[in-house]
Amino acid sequence: MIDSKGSIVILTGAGISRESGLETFRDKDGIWSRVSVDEVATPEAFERDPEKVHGFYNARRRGLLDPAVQPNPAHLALAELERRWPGEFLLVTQNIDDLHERAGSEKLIHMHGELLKARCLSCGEVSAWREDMGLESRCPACGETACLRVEVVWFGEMPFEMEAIYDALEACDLFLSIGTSGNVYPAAGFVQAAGAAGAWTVELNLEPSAGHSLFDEARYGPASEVAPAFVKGLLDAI
Ligand code: BJW
Repeated sequence: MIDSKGSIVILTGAGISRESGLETFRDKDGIWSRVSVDEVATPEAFERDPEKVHGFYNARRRGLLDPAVQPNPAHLALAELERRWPGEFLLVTQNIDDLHERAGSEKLIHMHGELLKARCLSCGEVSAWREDMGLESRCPACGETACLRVEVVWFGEMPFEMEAIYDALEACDLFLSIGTSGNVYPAAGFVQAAGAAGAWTVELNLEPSAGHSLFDEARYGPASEVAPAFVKGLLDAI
């Protein structure tokens, strides 16, 4: 499937963090079953009602910082793969949690941003942020208030580091998609970009995603089981 000099790109979504205790979006008990996208995940929602949007992300930040939320065997397996794989490696996550970093991943792009960062709309500085955020919050760089937003990518905004991601996709030999429903672009189109470049494409998910027929291979089950098993197969073949 891939030799050990090959280049690997992995895309992860909310499903990989489900067994760590974080919610997915589009499962029947997911975040979008309780909250409307239009009220919390667009720039217009933030302009209209910043306190509501801050409240939504404050609750999720507190959830992420709960000591019970820890990387699971899928996060750990990807960090081990990065450490031991002799070829090129890039992990692209749609997740705004920091569980990949906590597991030890370093070659990592957060294409939809990071929950534990704030961006100042006044001076542009991006700062680490672990507290609740509100209109009274002060930018650590310029000292202004009512100017901070969470550093995440809302609908209609450009995801981060797209050039680096497409460069890696166009050069990859194996593309692995883990725990994503394949509903949100541009991430949902990565399988086609990788496939067009000649990569072997594999989906690991609880169930077939929206784009399942685009993949060469699929393994279905909880990420904490299927991801470590797939990684073991790659590492055993080195
Ligand atoms: C398990 C499991 C377990 C459960 N083990 N698996 C029409 C066509 C094409 C595009 C568009 C269009 N109309 C509008 C657009 C663009 C729009 C878009 O895609 N809309 C669609 C809804 C149609 N996209 C955008 O606006 C993006 N920007 C953009 O396109 O800019 C222009 C551009 C053009 C060209 C190139 C580049 C750019 C921005 C998207 C921003 C997404 N933001 C969010 C919220 C912010 C972050 C946050 O609050 O967390 O990001 S939405 C939400 O969805 C979040 C996620 O990262 C994202 C993806 O969700 P994910 O990870 O797939 O989660 P789920 O819940 O959907 O799926 C979980 C899966 O796991 C399921 O399949 C489960 O079965 C599985 N699972 N437990 C394994 N234990």
